[in-house]
Amino acid sequence: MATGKIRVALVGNPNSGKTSLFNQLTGLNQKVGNFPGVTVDKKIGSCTLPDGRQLEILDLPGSYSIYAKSKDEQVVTDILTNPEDADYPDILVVIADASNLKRNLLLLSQVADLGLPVVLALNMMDLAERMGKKIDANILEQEFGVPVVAINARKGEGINDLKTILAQPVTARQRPFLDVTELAGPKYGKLINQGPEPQYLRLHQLLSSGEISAGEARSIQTRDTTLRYGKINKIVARAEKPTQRKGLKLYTDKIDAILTHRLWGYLIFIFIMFLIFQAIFSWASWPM
Ligand SMILES: Nc1nc2c(ncn2[C@@H]2O[C@H](COP(=O)(O)OP(=O)(O)OP(=O)(O)O)[C@@H](O)[C@H]2O)c(=O)[nH]1
Ligand SMILES: [Mg+2]
Repeated sequence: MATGKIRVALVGNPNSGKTSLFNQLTGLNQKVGNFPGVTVDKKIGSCTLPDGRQLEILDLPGSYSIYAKSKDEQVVTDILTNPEDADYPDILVVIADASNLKRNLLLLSQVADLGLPVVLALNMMDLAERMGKKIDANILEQEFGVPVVAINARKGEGINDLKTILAQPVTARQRPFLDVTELAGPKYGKLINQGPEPQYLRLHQLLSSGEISAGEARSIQTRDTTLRYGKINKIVARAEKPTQRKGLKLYTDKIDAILTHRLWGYLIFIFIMFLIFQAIFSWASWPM
């Protein structure tokens, strides 16, 4: 914390609304887009809390898991698994797309186990509602042991509630979401328990330093992800309550309804095949 400001990093799956939230908090105008990978590097801005204190906000690329598979994800993993990193945050805000909760909660469970104080911002609640899903934030709060706030990062709703949470001390989870010794097995269990760091942070430091063999690393990753999803599925089954879909259908539903219609579906298919046939056998001869 070289600047003396509280450093808050925004993390979450690609396209979950991190940059939209960054723009709401900082008043800046970073590029947002309705496809993953819009942010490929970190961006920094600042935000003033109601009590006048300043937060430094770090917008990070999208990440599905702490086990990075792309360069963008590696940026996030490198920062979050290295407390010595200049960008290591004091608090993490995980932005989850509420319409696709399970996949988004995997990252939450992982970063919470790294020992960082975490706040969960449930974004895209409007979309979840339109899909007929109502989310019980209390269940998520209890199960993940983190404060949860519903926001709409596009419209700027819930931003003051988030600032209120950030103005209070946020503490890290005491007990990990997943027991890592169970994960690493007896061979690495001892190494993981060395030192004062949380076991999951230690595990990731051993993985990135190459002290765990590549084959063993793959099997740890598979077990980790499977066990976490097992727990997350049960939580989401309780937290996600089906409701009436709002009259408004998603545009993809509308397209599906036409393309799979008994009559129109076949006619559209035949028409497209006809166009392809024409393109190959008739129109292609014009430029020749
Ligand atoms: N319906 C709805 N759309 C939202 C909401 N928040 C953000 N969006 C839209 O979601 C899209 C993605 O938003 P971004 O802020 O670029 O998402 P990101 O997480 O920064 O994406 P990457 O940088 O690619 O990982 C944009 O089109 C936003 O306008 C919300 O609460 N509801
Ligand atoms: Mg972004």
